[in-house]
Amino acid sequence: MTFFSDDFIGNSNQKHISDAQNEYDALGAKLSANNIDIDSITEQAENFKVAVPSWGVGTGGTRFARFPGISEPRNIFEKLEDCSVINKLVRSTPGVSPHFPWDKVDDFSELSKFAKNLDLHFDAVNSNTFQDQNGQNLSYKYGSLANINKAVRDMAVEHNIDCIEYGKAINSKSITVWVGDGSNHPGACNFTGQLENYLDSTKQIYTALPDDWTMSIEHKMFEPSFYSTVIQDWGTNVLCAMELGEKCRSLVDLGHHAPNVNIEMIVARLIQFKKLAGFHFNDSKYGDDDLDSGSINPFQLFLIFNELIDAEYRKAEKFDPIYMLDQSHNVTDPIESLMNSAIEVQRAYVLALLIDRKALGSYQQENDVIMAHNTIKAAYNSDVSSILAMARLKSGGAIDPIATYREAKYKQTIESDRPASGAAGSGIV
Ligand SMILES: [Mn+2]
Repeated sequence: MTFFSDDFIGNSNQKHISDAQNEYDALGAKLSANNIDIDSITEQAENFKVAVPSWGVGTGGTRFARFPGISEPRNIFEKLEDCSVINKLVRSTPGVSPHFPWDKVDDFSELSKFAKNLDLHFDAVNSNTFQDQNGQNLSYKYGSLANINKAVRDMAVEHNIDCIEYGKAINSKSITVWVGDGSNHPGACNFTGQLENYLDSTKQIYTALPDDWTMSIEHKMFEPSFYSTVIQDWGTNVLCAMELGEKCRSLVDLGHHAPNVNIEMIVARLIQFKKLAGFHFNDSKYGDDDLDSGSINPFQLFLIFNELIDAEYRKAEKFDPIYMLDQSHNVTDPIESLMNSAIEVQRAYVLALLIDRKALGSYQQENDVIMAHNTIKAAYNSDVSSILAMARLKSGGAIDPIATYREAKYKQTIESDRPASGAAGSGIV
């Protein structure tokens, strides 16, 4: 791929470099007055990585409609090309999380090589038992891992074990399991029986995990089932993760909670009990909206990172969360949304690094409510854009990723190579 060479990015950066440096120097002086070394923060920002979901580079949709964009990737190889564009410009997204069977190929070593040539690697693999595939002889209509019918459960278990095999071939080290199982009508299922079936199935998947793998389970309050879901909240999630064993932890998808739930506190609890698997970052206003990370509630994202940095600093045990974006881009170019989102997650991380933790601890000790609160707000109210820009510049990325991306006219140029697939139907992903 000839797009976004170092020269192209370098030339594009020339337009922004002096402003970026001036802003960085001004912020550096300000932080230095508070005994914070800006360069060390920038270095930490450079080391921060968040994985991109393979399905995120395709245009999503709602259950009403899907409005395809131009030059949509039609297979995992083209998805990786788009992921590579994102990573070349932001430099914080070298990991790609594949979804099976959508991303299944005949030759996984070819796929691994293809990814490596683009300086990408594979992150957690995701299974899919929430929709029927062509030629499947049994249906997931009434559930998969928790289905009342053992033959359907067996099929779902087998698919997850297949995903682990695919993952081994592409050097992944974890599987994320989310199921759409639940019910739409009170009385339709026995809550206890359904969860027993789920546990019986997931125990079989757990048993198939290689020693150096982890399993992340994802809870979700509603959708596609609207009355109940089998793993409806973090409580059921962590109970199941505890039941399954050491290698299983709870994954927090930001959109999978009831409105106004204190997600940062859930994060703290999961860390405390050594059960935080990681995150699917996205944002929401009403439900599982899958909007761009940081677009609706950046303060919540910051408060989550406050807990994460706190855990990092006190060296919490078994604390090694995976970070991934999980969004649906319905009206934007997914590449632009994912770049913005990767930057917003990194921003929340950097802002949380700026919290004066010593002062915060003292204020908490003294029950000085206002000053404790103001301490975290002082960090949150900082503008660290220049740190993020400098982190990208130092690692070979773009100072202004969206501007550089638009200069190349990437999707317009490859349009004839990627004809529309005609998939205009609804496309919840
Ligand atoms: Mn998710």
